[in-house]
Amino acid sequence: MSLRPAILIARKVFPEVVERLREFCEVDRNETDQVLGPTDLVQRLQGKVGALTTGSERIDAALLAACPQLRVVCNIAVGFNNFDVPAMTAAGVMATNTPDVLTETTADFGFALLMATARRMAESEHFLRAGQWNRWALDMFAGAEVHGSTLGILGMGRIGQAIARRGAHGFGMNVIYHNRSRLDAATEADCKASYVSKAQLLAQADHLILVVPYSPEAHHAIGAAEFAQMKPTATLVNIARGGIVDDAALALALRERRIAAAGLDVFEGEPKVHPDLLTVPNVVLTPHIASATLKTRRAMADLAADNLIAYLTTGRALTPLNAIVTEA
Ligand code: 8YV
Repeated sequence: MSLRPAILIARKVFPEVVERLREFCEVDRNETDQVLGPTDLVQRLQGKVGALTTGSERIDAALLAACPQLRVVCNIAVGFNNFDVPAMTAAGVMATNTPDVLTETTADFGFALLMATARRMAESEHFLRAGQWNRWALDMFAGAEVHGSTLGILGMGRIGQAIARRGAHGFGMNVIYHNRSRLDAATEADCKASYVSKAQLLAQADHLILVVPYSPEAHHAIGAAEFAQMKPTATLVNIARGGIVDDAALALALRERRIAAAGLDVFEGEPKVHPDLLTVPNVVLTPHIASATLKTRRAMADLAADNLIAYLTTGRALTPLNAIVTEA
């Protein structure tokens, strides 16, 4: 019998990452890449001390109770709303995520989605593909200005700051933000960003981008009441998490042109998308790909694997979410 620790790779990852893990562990992997539901996940985790997960696998108290051998779960994501961290801490299970390695790539995508939304790129492309372009017109797909406009950022962590720098330094935007806590003066100066209340953010932003982590308090932080406070010319971009925006209310606000347009990379109940969002023209929809460059996805998988190996070999993780849990 092998003394090497047994682990589960819950989704398909790069072969090089699997090979690295095999140097240290007995690896079981979900080669189908189908998301394992709670029952299947518990079953596959039997006898495993570690797991590599993505945002699709939920690690909660019920699962932990059914998998008493589990010692460490490493998410291939910076967001960790699929983890019940207090329950993991109570069970003595180390939780890790992948901060930093995706910051700039995700900020690039946030900016791309903002531009595609403000400049109506998806809507105009669909028009062209449908063979509807038979003459040029002065006001054809006239969108909203990006450079020199006011960029509002809700959630000013690493990714929010990277977006602020792009807006302020690259596009001469007036950057305002709202966050649970205000940044220190040096970081505000670096980002050229001014702290405002949520009400001011909603009222003043020409483009509002959401980069706030999901928590029960953030559920539907942007809904009908917030759309009513925004400019009718405003665009909204969500690269944070589904559930922060009330998608049904957003579809209505877009249809009634209470705001001008939205760009969404994340959805309530994804991969399902609210059917009303599929029928409004002024929305750009992408399937949760903000961190999706090969280089960044590889870096995320590498960091998750490094966390797993470090914890199993030294009792300490590199980017722990509950450092209080340690075996060192
Ligand atoms: C992931 C993300 O690709 O890191 C995150 O929080 O949302 C994405 O970068 C996704 O969560 C898959 O795990």
